[in-house]
Amino acid sequence: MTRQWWKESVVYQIYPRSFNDSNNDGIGDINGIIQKLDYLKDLGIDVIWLSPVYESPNDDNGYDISDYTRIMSDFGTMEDWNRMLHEIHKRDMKLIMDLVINHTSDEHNWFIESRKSTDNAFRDYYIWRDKPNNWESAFSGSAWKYDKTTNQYYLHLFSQKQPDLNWENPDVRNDLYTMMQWWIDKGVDGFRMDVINFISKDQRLPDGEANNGNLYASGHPYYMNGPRVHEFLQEMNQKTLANYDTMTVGEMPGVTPEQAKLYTAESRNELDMVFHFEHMDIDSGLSGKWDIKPWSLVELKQILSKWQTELENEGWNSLYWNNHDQPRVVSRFGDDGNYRVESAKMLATTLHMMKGTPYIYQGEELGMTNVRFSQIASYRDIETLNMYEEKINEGAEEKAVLETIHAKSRDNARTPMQWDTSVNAGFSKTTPWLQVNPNYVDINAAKAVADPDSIYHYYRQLIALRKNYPIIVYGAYELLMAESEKIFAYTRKLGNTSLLVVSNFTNDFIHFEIPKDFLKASKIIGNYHEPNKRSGQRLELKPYESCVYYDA
Ligand code: TEU
Ligand code: CA
Repeated sequence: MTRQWWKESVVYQIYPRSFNDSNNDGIGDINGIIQKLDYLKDLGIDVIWLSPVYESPNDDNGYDISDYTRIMSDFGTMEDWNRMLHEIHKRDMKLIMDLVINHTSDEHNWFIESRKSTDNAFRDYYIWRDKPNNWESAFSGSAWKYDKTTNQYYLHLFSQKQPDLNWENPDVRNDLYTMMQWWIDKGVDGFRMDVINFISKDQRLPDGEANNGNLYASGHPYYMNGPRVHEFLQEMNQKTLANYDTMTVGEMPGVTPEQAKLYTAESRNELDMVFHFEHMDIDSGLSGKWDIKPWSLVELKQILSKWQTELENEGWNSLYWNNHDQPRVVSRFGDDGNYRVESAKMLATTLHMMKGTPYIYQGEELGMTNVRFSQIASYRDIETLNMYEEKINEGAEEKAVLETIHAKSRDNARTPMQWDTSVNAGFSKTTPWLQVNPNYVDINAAKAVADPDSIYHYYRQLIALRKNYPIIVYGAYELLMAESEKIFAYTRKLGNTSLLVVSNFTNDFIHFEIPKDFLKASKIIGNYHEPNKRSGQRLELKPYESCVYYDA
């Protein structure tokens, strides 16, 4: 397998609205990011993925772009952005930008033109039809919106203010490639591509299969990994990325390992890696993310292990527990009460010792938790607000709806970064756009940096290990004890070196049988100071304990 810088990197995702507010207007901004670059460098980060900072009316916090070549005034100016890139590169880090090109904002010039008349030069930049099909939008309701000017409907898989671009039109593709080239010329090091496996729609646009009397149905089979998606990505690569040593990661709901190999095999020249969602779906029932069900460790292991082995020789994995759309991992798969610190470190170990490029979402390195606002008025996320309205209109009880929001709302990830114990967690001197989590008094960066035992310093060590042990980057993965409902254990092998990773996912003391070939291995990291009680092969694990053994 070829060595690549992006395989050996650790990425940190910044959600700019919630990161650091430098001018005290309640909104994080680019100058705020610059102020914290040393913090990221100290953590050991190689690459920053910046969620959208382009001009946008903010219907979906910047994922609705009205101008790809301007910076949203909330965030600053292009001069600020230039300076940020310079400061990132000066510290020997890289920057990847969020590329949202499945759709634009309805306030983008292309759409303003497109909706004017059926013979407008930009009409075919979007997807217009006389009659809607039954597809449901990801943010509730129909995926089609009627536009009275021309008496037709346009497709929006996300909000009404996010019309889908028509990738069948070569002018659309060329304009997007020109825009990408513009950012490459400015010196960006790559892109995270938003729902990039949605860009090719089955041109028949068939109805989805409606279940039990629902008005709308999922259109997934007709646009996830659609008919021309590989062709489009190969074209994009050839027109833009091919001549540069960039890094690309495609966000791909519904992607399978088989598809991922096609997207990321080096010989195919499409993308470097993808984000899959299989492990993010294990606590969702058949009706989607708000239909919450208990998750099982056996299933979590099965999914992550399948991806590890399927992409072993072809393609490359991205490793993540968190992003701006997901609940906080310590609240979701760990224990955000008594064992917050232990379980956050355990989860970090389990993920960071796998094969792939690890992503850390802002605040994850502090063990930030979900938030529980008692009123819907405190929430800002369009997906959450639309779902709430829909459910209440259907007669659901508010308390029950709020419960699902506490577990799954995207705002769990979006509360401001907790920097210190000062007002608003040091994020801003003004009331922030989304309230801070009240636990900032206990959970904050200043405290974590000062405490050598903190989650933050543990992440630092994990990142440093990855730089010193090639086996962590390139070693082959094998799952142990697939059926255990308590232990996540696996090995890595590279040449004559081997690694054993053992994590206790329970709050009990339990035992683990060390495999014979690891009896002489030495522990290189763990989340408890006290040495493990051990007799022969029998190792005692404390609540949420995680240990890594290395043998050469
Ligand atoms: O998310 C894609 C996506 O599929 C989301 O619907 C995701 O599954 C959902 O947020 C989970 O609750 C991307 C972005 O990451 C997200 O922030 C945007 O809202 C969305 O695309 C539209 O651009
Ligand atoms: Ca600001």
